[in-house]
Amino acid sequence: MSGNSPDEYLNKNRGKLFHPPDSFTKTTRLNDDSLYRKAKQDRLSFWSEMAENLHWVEKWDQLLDDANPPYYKWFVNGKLNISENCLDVHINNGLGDKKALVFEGENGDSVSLTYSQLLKEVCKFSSALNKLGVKKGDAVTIWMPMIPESIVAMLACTRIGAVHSVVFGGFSPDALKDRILDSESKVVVTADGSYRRGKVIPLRSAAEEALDECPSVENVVIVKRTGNDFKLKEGRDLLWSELMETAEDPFDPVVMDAEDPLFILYSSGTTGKPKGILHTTGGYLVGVKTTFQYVFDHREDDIYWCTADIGWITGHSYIVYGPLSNGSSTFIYEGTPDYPERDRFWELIEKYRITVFYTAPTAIRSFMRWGNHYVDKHDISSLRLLGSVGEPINPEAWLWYYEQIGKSNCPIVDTWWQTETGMTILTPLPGVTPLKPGSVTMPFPGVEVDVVDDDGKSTGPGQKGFLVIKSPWPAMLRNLYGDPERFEKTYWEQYPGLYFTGDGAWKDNDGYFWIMGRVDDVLNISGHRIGTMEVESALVEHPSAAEAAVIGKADEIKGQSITAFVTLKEGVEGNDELVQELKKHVSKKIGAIARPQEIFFTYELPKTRSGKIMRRLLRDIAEQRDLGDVTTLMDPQVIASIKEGYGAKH
Ligand code: 7RM
Repeated sequence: MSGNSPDEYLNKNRGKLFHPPDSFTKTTRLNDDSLYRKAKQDRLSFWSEMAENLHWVEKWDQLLDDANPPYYKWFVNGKLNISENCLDVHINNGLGDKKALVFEGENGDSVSLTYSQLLKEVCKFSSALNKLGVKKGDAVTIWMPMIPESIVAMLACTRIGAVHSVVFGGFSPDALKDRILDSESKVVVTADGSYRRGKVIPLRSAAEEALDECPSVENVVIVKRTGNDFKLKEGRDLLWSELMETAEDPFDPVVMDAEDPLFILYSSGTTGKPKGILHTTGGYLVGVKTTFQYVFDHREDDIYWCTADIGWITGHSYIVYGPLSNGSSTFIYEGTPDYPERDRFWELIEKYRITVFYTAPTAIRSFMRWGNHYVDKHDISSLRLLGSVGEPINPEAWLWYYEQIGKSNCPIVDTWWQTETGMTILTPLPGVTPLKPGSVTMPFPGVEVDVVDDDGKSTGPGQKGFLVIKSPWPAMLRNLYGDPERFEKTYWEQYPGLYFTGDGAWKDNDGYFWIMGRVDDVLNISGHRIGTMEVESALVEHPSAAEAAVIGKADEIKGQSITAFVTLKEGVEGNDELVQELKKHVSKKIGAIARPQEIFFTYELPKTRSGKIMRRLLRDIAEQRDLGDVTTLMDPQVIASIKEGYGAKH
């Protein structure tokens, strides 16, 4: 575990409170504890009141059905459509000409779509999908760059009731294939390629074989973004532009039940196979609309920028559904922060007068290292609120962000949540909650969270334990797609009646929560979740590898980096060439984010007598710590030899 531990906290004495700056409280919507009080008084009527802010075709007749845990239902028999709540509703309220989506490409091209224009595009693509035979409940996979069409495709799915599965554009075609096969998608929406640091990354042409191996796929729709060449497969592949030419508008939203599936998003767990996290319609939208409104202090004139990719939950909830259901203007950027120069983000904030900026600690630590002069070149005084998500933020990075980016005028909302939770769970309310650098502060109103020990008992202040959620919340995952057993086992069996998050945490004397990181075999590389087992299975698929153990090694910028220990098959020689080949192999199987930073060959892996790999020991070796208890080890010699081999390289 990394993160902000009690000892570090006490050592550094970072107890200082940061109250909402005056400039912020002057305009904020909420600067008292009324929301906390209301929710505390009656949690369920709080959520019921929040749900009234959506447009329901038919109101629910039961707020929460908890008769059959962990299969909770929210807003039972309520009917609504998500795209209608994100688009039509605002247009009917006179916001048709307001910017819904503002886009800048890596090469500087810029497009913005008003709510009316976005609705038109969404209707057209809904009609196109409809003509392709996509019906309510069918799955559609979206494998795209960060361009407006990606969001149009997501919203069109929700308009016709199709279940989208967005696969991060940086995942490899092999990973794409696994996810298409698992979701049995009928249609795949992709692009010819994407721009990244001045280069074209091919998408459609790279996925030639992968797509051919997916029998469920009837059509592939391709957006031309880069002009990169690909072979159009007759009868299956269609161009986005051609489909849109003949598509019809308007297209009526399909009425959905509150518990109808909305999307599947694959996320890493503790086995080699990613979990298809399933979210449904009503509860998810109530959760993300409410949290967006209060956590990001939604104001009509905001230009809001969340730097995540739509391939992650943060993109789903806080680029698309949260901002649009509130009628905000959401900005998206196609490229990376360091191209063409390391001031790209500050340039964009200046150009678009961004007011709310939400990014990840790994990015903040990079900005910090690159130096203040990149920031100082630009007028970023439009900013009024900052956010952080994805991993624990160290107090140093927090303070830098606060002072250098926020100029000590912007609260920072450090939001803890997961793909599974759908919405922010632990977070400050920016006009209300005093901040402590490194702490995610408190549960969002209407959410109940605790830290417990091995026996599920609440821990005292300063005591490390496991983070759990004590009662159901609207945007919670409903299941793992096609695998209810794993759903029950992963989240609900550890502690009866409590949702197990997989994170370690502690509370301080003021009841503030401090996150320490994952306690399971899930890595957090630059805020992205990668399972150790996923990387291990990719490695052992290589013909030279016999066995592999993967660990996360503390990394100053990325939080963690991947180190792999590999044993080779008889007669195979472990040399630098093979290291490179194995790294490439993992990139191919999963994607560049899972590529190990270092690979070591060893004759054996350290295992317990029952044959479990002791990753803890490997972590200690990699981080050059004293090894703790090794008495359960099957063959203590192994450690000496790994240490020797590892030491020789460092
Ligand atoms: C939103 C997202 C979830 C895991 C989670 C934590 C870690 C996320 C924070 C954080 C400390 C934070 N979803 N995490 N946010 N740790 N402080 N503010 O990242 O499903 O991809 O990852 O990320 O370990 O369990 S995720």
